[in-house]
Amino acid sequence: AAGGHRTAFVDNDTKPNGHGRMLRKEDPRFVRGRGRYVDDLQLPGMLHLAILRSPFAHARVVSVDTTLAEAHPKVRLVVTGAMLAEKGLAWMPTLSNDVQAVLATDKVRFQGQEVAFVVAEDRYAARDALELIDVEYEPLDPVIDVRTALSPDAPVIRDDLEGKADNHVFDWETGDAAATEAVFARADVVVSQDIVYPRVHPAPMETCGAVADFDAVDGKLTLWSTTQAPHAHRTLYAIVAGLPEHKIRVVSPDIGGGFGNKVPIYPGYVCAIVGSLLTGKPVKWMEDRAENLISTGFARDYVMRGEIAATRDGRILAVRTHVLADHGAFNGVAAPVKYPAGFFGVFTGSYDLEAAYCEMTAVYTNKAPGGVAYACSFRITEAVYLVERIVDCLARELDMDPVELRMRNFIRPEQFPYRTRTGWVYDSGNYAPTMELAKEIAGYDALRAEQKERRARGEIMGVGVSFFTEAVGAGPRKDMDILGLGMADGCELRVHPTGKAVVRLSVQTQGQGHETTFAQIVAEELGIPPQDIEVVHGDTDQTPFGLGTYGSRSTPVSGAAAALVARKVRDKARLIASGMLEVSVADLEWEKGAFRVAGDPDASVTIQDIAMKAHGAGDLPEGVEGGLEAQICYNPENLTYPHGAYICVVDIDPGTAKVTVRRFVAVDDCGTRINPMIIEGQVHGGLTDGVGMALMEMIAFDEDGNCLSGSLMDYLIPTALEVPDWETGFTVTPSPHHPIGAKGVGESATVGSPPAIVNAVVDALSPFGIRHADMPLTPSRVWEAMRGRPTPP
Ligand code: PCD
Repeated sequence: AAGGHRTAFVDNDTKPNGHGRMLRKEDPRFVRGRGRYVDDLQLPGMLHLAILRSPFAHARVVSVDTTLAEAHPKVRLVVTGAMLAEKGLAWMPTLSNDVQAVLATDKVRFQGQEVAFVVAEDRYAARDALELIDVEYEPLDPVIDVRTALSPDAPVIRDDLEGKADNHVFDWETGDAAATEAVFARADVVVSQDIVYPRVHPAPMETCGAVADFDAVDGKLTLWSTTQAPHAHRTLYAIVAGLPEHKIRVVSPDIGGGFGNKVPIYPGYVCAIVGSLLTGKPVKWMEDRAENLISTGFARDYVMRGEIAATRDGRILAVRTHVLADHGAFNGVAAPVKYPAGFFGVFTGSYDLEAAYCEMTAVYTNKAPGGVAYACSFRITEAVYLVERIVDCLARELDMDPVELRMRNFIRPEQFPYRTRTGWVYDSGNYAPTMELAKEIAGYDALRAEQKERRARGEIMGVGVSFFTEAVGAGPRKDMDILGLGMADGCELRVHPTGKAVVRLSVQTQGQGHETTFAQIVAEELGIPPQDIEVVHGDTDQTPFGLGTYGSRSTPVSGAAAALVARKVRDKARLIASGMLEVSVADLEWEKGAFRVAGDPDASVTIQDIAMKAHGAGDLPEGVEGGLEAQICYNPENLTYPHGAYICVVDIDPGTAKVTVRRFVAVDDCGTRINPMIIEGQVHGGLTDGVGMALMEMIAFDEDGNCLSGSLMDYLIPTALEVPDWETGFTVTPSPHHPIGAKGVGESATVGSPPAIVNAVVDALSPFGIRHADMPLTPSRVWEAMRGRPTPP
């Protein structure tokens, strides 16, 4: 507005009454340090819990002596696996129908595994007392390499499972092996490449923790915990611990980042509950950084072979892959139960193929359990990386431009909804304009010319491209459930007499800005300003049931629920308006925020007038109950399929082999955009994750199974110094089945960026004859790849 005050931070376009750029409602709290995280909680009489962890990757537990720890003056309780076993609580189910030890009884199976816990008067005493516990271990040979986990002489890790004689977890396949073989047999060109997606960790800023408070008088357990899925956790605690579900309240307060790390139920949460049950006091457990990195859900760890078949002129015919999946010591994968390999089935990418096949074997190793969807919808990151790397290998083989090759093979707009060769139905997409826009922003042709010049000068510059399609919004309850819980989401909306509203969600933000965007969704439908809409989430006592936030499902599932519940309220408001204006509902026209009588511009009532009427004096139309509220449980018809085109420019220092990401262009299509500012933030964050995975991050082990990445000195995560100024753009292809056409976006950039970066590095190194190098492309790895190779002319 004219004369309005503008600074870099205050953008006057930020007060839309609905979708649009709007500053985040939650930020005044966060920037003032007024966020309320689990560790901020201080309850009267609260005790502190610390966990003793195994120093060995694989060892028999011979004995655990807690006498000295119990004698510590500030210690209230020491619990061992044997004690839990007496209560039937030593083991708990994982999200993928395996079991995991809460505290080890027979053996420890990974370094960092929970062995015992101490509850003491303060955090320091609890930690000190851990050192007074004497555990006698008998070390066993560990299984570390996924490639040898199934060899006949490999020690059996899971001898707790009856009849288990090897380290096999599951075999899985998708697609058509014979049809794919036939296509490969007649193809002009076949390229095959071994590709590793290393084990990485979500490493959220806030580690995992909980405060458990059991009230013995009313029998109610309140658990504040760092969970991305409060309702699902509550139901599972009820089932496992045999506590009545209505006597459990799970609260997920402000969360300092989730990224998939806070989806599983960890032993620490269960320990905190047991600690409170046994002491009758509130008990706090909060991990430190090393515990988080060593023992909580890792991601990826796929050893893949990718094969691609094509014609000489660049028509891609088929993709085939074989995967060895390292699941760690307990199968803790978080994915809908029918999908043991998550949504890896989308490895056919954005291309119209004749055939595809994947064969996968998952094994146990002596490493922490996990397989969490770290910023990806259940293994889509691995799938996209595989196909985008192998398409680049093909481009090289055909001596074709990688953008050109992709453009030739895209699923065409008229083919949507498109059923892939592995059975996924992509709801919508229009790929070429997205790729074209990325090319344009990047100045692609000029970049290639620049690269030529620089090469002539002996500089090492690369340009990498990736194109991805994601499948987010799990999921239709006919296909998807987690441990028997269907993946539909509840949502509830109440409009108060004065026209202010409260919307209650089953999903829970970890920083994505739901307090803003869900208010905007309702505002768009009802015309109530977003500032007047309070978003309540993260508390099972205050919100309807739903499966939580991960796999970028909040917008596709709960976002749809929020729009539909608002429309339900609007339908009721229409009935009330017809009474107020004394016309039939058919004569009413909705104009955001008000009903008008058609043809009579002066006769109208606002949503706020209607709210007052709904609660106020006087009659309502026949059959209309008072109040203005509604509730819904939304079962998505399909997933939503966002897509994007990324172009990355890197420079490599010929002296040190250090890779610098000089430019990165990301064009994302997430359908209808609710808050473009938040979307840009989501994309920036995901791209930064991508730089981390492509260039820096890896959870590594030595041959004894010691985790070598237990601190942020060893596990390098990117900062503002490692990333360029992101260049973003967007196209809009609405989802046809989502009520507002929105698709998820939270994980897109993490999925799409690693292949673009690696493709750029490999492109830079191509004059050295290098076709592939595995992540993370640290200076030492790049140096290793270049070493001994003739310097290009
Ligand atoms: N949006 C908009 N529009 C559209 C879409 C979206 O606006 N179209 C926005 C919304 O609203 C939000 C966001 O954006 O706010 C996001 O969304 P989505 O996509 O739906 O998602 P969600 O669900 O919400 O979320 C989740 C994600 C994930 S999954 C992850 S990993 C990550 C992401 O999110 N994480 C995180 N991002 C983030 N951010 C932050 N800050 N933090 C965190 O933690 Mo997983 O599975 O869990 O792994």
